[in-house]
Order: sequence, then structure tokens, then C-alpha cells
Amino acid sequence: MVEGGDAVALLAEARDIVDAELDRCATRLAGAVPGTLGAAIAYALRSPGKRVRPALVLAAYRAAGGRSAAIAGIATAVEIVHTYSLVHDDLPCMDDDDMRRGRPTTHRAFDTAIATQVGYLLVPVAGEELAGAAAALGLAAAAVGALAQELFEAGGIRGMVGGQWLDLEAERRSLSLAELTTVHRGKTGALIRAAAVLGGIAANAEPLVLQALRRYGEEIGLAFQVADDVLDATGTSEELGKPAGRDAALAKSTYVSVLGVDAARAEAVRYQQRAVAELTDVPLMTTSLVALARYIVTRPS
Ligand code: GRG
Repeated sequence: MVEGGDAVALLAEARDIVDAELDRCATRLAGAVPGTLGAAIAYALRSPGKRVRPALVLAAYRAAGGRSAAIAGIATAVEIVHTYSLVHDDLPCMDDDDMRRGRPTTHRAFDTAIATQVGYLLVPVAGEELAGAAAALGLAAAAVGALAQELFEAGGIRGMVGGQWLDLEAERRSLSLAELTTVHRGKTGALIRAAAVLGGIAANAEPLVLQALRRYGEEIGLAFQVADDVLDATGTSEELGKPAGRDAALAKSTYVSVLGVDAARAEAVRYQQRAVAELTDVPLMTTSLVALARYIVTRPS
């Protein structure tokens, strides 16, 4: 049986525990890496996001019966991957954005060379965070390997990096709905899917449950991107914490440019419904996962 719940409370909890861990990590790295580079790493790590991916880790972990507070480190590792992807996505050679999360992008606050280094220096930091959390959770070697494979495959050429590459290649031409979906299954969807699966692995979930979480994550990842495109077209810069209408300004193919706003909204809801349907008939406590699926397509920013 699937039912609704309180996504806002879960996001607030995810923000509290992950922000505290990111802050510790920022302080440590600002001390270990001298000068401007250390300060820029700390600036990127302390940037305030919604923490949707950490909330998904927590929801999936608890849905599968996990109870340890050490899951915070797995959620933080996912957020670090997301954070460094945003730093690179905003660079002048990519989307060339000045504002992100309500403040100057890392290359605007520092410079392009520093922001580029921040992006790739945070890759192993995510790995360290994941390894530390896996040890604190007392996971067996096979589960630790599965966590690492899931996160870095999602962050790599078969996921986020591959999707970003396709997105850059697609500049200056119009994509079909199928092509757009391939781009975003990798660029945005893979890390969101991984967040759900990582929570399950950390809870030592059985294969059937992991498969349901993977399918849920796949659908909700695409729902997230469709909703993101709608927000870019309909939200204000103030609400979004970054310039609104950027996709149209960059003449990007989006779900809105392909489908129009109303049909894109309906498409997001279809993905949400498919995500929730994947949770039926598996031994999972689905309340928070269902609530997050709904939040993802109704969020204001
Ligand atoms: C540095 C190795 C390396 C790779 C980076 C640039 C890149 C490769 C990938 C781009 C991935 C990307 C930025 C996808 C967009 C995902 C998306 C819709 C982000 C917005 O997520 P929110 O709304 O943002 O959760 P907040 O700020 O709330 O966290």
C-alpha cells in the first residue's frame, strides 16, 4: 500500500544533517588546502540547496528499514557530487551562469580556473565521505563496493557526465522528446536514481527492493527535470535563486520547448505516478518516497 507523507519536514531534516556534515567537511578542507582554493572549496560546499537528493537517500534508507544516523554521510556524499556538478555546469564554457542558489556562482565569487579545480577536487571528497559513512554503518565489503559503483557510475560517462556531454553536443539543434529524455536520464536522472538506490543498499535491502527503488528513482529523476524546465519557464529569478528563463535565452531544447508548459506539467505528473506505481507489492514503507515524488513535481523552486 502506498500513501502520502510530509516531504517538507523530511527536506528540513535532510538539510539540517547534511548541512552540518558539509560544514565540517568545508572547515577541514579550507584548513588542508591553502589559500584561495581552500576558501573556494568551502564556498561551494556551503552553498544552500534544497537537498532533494539527500532527502531521497534518507527516505529510501528508512523505507527499507534502516535506522542509523550514519546514513547522513551517504546523503552528504550524494550532495557533494551534485554540488560539484553545479560548479562545473555554471562555468563560462558550459551554461555561463552568474547566480546559483541565490548567490554568485563559484567562478564569479572566485575565478574560472579556481572553480574548475574546485569541481574536480570535490570528486574524491565525495568518495571519502561515502567510505567513511559505509564504515560507520558497519556495511560488509560487498555493500561498500555496491555503494561506490552506484554513486560513481551515476556520476560518470553512463550517467551525469555522459548526459552533460550529450547536452553540450545538442546545442544549436532541436532535440526530439526521445533525445531529450536520453540526455536527462543521464544528466539529471542518474544521480537522483542513485540517491534512492544508495539508501536501499545502505539498509541492506534485498534485490527485489533495490530494483523497485531503482525504477522509482529512474522515473522520479525524469519527473524532476521536466518540473525543472517548467520552473525555468514560469518561475521568477527570485524564487529560483538563479536567472529564470535561462533555457530560452540559451535556445536550449527543453520539455517546455518540445511540449509546451501545460503538456510538460502533465508529463511530470505521469512520471510521478509511474514512480509511485513502482513501489507497490514490495516490502517498503513508502510514505516518504511518495511524498517526495509529489514534492518533486509541485515544488516552487
Ligand atoms: C566535474 C566530473 C565533473 C562533472 C560535472 C557539469 C556536469 C559534469 C554535469 C551537469 C549536471 C547537472 C548540473 C545537471 C542539472 C541537474 C539539475 C536539474 C540541478 C538542479 O537541482 P536542484 O533543483 O538544485 O536540486 P539545488 O540548488 O536545490 O540543489
